[in-house]
Amino acid sequence: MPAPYLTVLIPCYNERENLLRGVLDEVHAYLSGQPYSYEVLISDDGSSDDSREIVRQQIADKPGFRLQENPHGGKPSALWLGLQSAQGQIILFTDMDQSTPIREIAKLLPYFEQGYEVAIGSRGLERQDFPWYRRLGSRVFRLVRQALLLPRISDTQCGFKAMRTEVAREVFPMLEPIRSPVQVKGWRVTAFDVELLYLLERAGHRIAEEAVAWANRDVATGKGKSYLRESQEMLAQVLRVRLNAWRGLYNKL
Ligand SMILES: Nc1nc2c(ncn2[C@@H]2O[C@H](COP(=O)(O)OP(=O)(O)O)[C@@H](O)[C@H]2O)c(=O)[nH]1
Ligand SMILES: [Mg+2]
Repeated sequence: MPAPYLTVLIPCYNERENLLRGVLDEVHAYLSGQPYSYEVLISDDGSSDDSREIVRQQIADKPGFRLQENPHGGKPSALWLGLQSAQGQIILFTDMDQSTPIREIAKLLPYFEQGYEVAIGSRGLERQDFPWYRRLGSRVFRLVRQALLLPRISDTQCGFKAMRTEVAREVFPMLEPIRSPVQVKGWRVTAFDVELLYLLERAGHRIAEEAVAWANRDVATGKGKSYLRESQEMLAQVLRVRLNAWRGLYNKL
């Protein structure tokens, strides 16, 4: 089999509810109607629910879909392990909740023809589904982050990001959670996007940002999310990356 054009890489940690809602059918229905070749790689992050079992059943009749089973290590770890076995020229990272639906890839792919190495989704400033304090929180985060890093990027945190696979393979090993992995128990706060984009930009890759549809469609209950913890980790990450950069740590990598 020749290598596919696109790899859709979906990390999966305790996603039973989203899976039962039929997200993989949506992904399959869209991709099977496209003119390009693709694979869908579900990178299980050591789910403690029956996600793996459900995925196996649901992909049995979907050509090009495969499941990779990994030990639990958090989202960056699941992406990195999947990335290493990805076959596509272009890789799309997308979340299982499909808050940005798969069809939005059509807005990112044209950038690769124009010579961009990276094309990321942007959720726009008004996230209707969020309560006021979360909207305020994300504005403050953006202001602080833009003052310190990646001033030209408006949304670093959207889970919908595409890039040339070789470029992703080149920068992932430099990410802090990959360089110095910590023991992860249960749900892990996942703030690695800022560091990823910073490394991509630093390596001289052109990054396009395009508005994509986004609506919170996450119905999973097994993740144990905390908005406060997540915000703290996001801010801490921006500061860590800024400090690492000032100290010249990335020059040595
Ligand atoms: N949050 C989190 N997500 C993980 C982890 N491991 C894998 N994932 C997957 O990474 C994606 C994160 O998306 P989601 O939970 O919707 O994050 P959010 O919408 O950015 O808060 C999902 O597909 C998860 O199943 C983990 O340890 N924590
Ligand atoms: Mg989500």
